Amino acid sequence: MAATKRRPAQEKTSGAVAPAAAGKDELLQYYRDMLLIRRFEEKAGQLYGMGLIGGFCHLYIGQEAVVVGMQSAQTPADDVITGYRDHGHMLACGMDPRGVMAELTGRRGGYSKGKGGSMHMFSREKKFFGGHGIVGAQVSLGTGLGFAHRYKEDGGASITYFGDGASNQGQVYESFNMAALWKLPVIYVIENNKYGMGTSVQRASANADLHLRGQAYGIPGFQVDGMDVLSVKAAAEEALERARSGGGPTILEMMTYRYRGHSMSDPAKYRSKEEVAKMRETHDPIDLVRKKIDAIGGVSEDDFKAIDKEIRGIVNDAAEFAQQSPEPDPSELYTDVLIEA
Ligand SMILES: Cc1ncc(C[n+]2csc(CCOP(=O)(O)OP(=O)(O)O)c2C)c(N)n1
Ligand SMILES: [Mg+2]
Repeated sequence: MAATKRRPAQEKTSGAVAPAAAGKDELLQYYRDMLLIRRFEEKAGQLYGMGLIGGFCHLYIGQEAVVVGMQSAQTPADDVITGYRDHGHMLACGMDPRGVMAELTGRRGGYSKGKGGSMHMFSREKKFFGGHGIVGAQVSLGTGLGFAHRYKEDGGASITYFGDGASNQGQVYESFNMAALWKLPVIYVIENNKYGMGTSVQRASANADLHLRGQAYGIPGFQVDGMDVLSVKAAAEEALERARSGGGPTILEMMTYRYRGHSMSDPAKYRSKEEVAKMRETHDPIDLVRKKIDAIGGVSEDDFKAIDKEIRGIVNDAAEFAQQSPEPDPSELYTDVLIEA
């Protein structure tokens, strides 16, 4: 019997991507963009507590640097698709905070006329393709978006976000195979916030090095500090360059953390308060950018207060609009059920 050859230890395809340097104005833009998401989500949490938002509501607080960093490297030709923790992605895509908040409160002024809620908003104009409640479903859809770009040769790419929990779903690997085989311009962004509902990534994953999940298909993978917007941006630029030049897909495992529960109804008994507090104190993505701005200098405490006021104004306006907008007419139950392609 022929001796079986021992395989060499698998080489890691991952490597650290050095964060890009950024000037004051660029950092201030990221600060604003992340603060908008944070304050918007805080307001959504408040409205939920007041009974103005019903159903499921998954907040993105803590993960803001991922979507803002990715978006900073994209062009308007690129598509975004994600799961149900999606309000931050919508805002980063440039969708109107009023329309998003009004959808959350189930009002006519919402992106789906108040008929969809948190997980059912889309904007073809801003190239945001949802918002998907079935864990992992967006990965095959996002791969299809990549295929469309390849087919049309329009230079766009698909930014397909999913969670650490979703990374164990079967359709993810069917998608990886097709994307690698056809060299599709897809960036698979795994937002590893360490938990899938109440289960830690170590308890759920045989191998928790999620950036290596594409090795069998030859897809390069990188682990990225997802709390540092500049590291995210640097990784995104490299992956987008690969996608646009015909190099195919890339996996970016963003190491991040969600401060709130899985959804608004999560008692969060699976982790300690100290763990959350430590992340907030030492890794907060907004504090991190503020420190970088402070190190450059030239932005006063009053300047930061003015930005805070401006962002609160946008969010309060959205919340006001979301409460003033009327509920959909019952006849709307029969519209948009099927639409022309
Ligand atoms: C196919 C499917 N299985 C199970 C669920 C229930 N479910 C909703 S969210 C979730 C956890 C997913 O965690 P992760 O992918 O890490 O995303 P995160 O919530 O951390 O952003 C589960 C199991 C679902 N919605 N769809
Ligand atoms: Mg998760």
